[in-house]
Amino acid sequence: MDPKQKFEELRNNAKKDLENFSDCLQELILLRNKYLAKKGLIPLMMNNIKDVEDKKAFGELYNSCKNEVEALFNAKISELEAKKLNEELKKEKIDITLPGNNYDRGVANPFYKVINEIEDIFLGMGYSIETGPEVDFDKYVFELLNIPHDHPARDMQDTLYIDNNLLLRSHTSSVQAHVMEKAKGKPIKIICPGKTYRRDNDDMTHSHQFAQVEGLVIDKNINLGNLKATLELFAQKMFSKDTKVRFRSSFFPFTEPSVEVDISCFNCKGKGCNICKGTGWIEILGAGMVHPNVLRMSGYDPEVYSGFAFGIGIERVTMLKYGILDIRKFYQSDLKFIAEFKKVVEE
Ligand code: FA5
Repeated sequence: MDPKQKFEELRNNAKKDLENFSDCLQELILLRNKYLAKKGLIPLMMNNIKDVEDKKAFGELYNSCKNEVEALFNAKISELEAKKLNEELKKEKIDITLPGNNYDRGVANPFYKVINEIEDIFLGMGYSIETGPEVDFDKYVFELLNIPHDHPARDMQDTLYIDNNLLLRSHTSSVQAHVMEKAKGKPIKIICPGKTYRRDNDDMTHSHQFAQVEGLVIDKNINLGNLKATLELFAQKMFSKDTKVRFRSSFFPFTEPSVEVDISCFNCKGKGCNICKGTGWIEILGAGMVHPNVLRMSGYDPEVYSGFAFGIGIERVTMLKYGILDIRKFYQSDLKFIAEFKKVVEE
């Protein structure tokens, strides 16, 4: 057959096949291979070139047929692919009117929120943050704090003993002795938040495990006025700007003078309410000037150096700040309790 005719026939057959073709992409590819694959009907035509006289004309016919059939198949394949994509997009259309899944966001425990706030306030005043061991030697918890073995103050801070010499610390004041030991006579300005343990009966305001933040400043010319100004600023930042601070004399073996520190009631502003039990004042911490014996035992000359220290009960401050009536709520892992503070804690 005349090559021209043969190519014309191939071209027409391909067109007809494509017209009758269903919309299956895989079948279309098979059909394309029938005409255009290496051993497809069109490439096989090249086997005849050796018998043809006008090879150039044959080559031109071959190329134009191949290109035309290729373009037809490519157009059809693109059309089918676009159709398939459209169908998929239609199927995957998102109904934005459907309600979404509600995932509950966690919320910080108000106790940790208060620790962070306390740290921020004191960092802002140039303090650094220390840590100390919860299981500690008698020496650091009592002896170096001017509480010898037979001192009656030990009765108020009875705790769990691992052996005669090792115990769960009953206050963070133990960190004072560690920090002074490390500082080797140099000035100190630290706070230390951490857990403490006591053989106390659990009730609404007492727990056998609770947390304190210890503060210790040692330098030349530190006085009680510095302590008062520091605690006043702390109370105003923690509670409100108009909070007043009151010192009542007290006793701690490791401070002299020693004070209990009250703040004016943030609820009734001093008039008397059930939070302050009608007194207008709320006790939040113990403090005092570092006792000369404590300074001396840790290598500081009390004639040269003086200092102040304080110990804040973190749960108590959190209870006051958020109106929590029972300290035991902090340890019950009750998500409902924490969720109650979602709004205030995130503010
Ligand atoms: C002390 O623990 C002293 N170390 C504080 C101190 C430090 C005084 C530095 C001077 C210089 P006190 O026992 O008062 O003091 O405890 C301090 C605070 O810890 C209390 O005001 C209270 O807020 C908290 N606290 C004491 N016992 C308990 C308890 N069982 N449960 C919860 N909080 C407690």
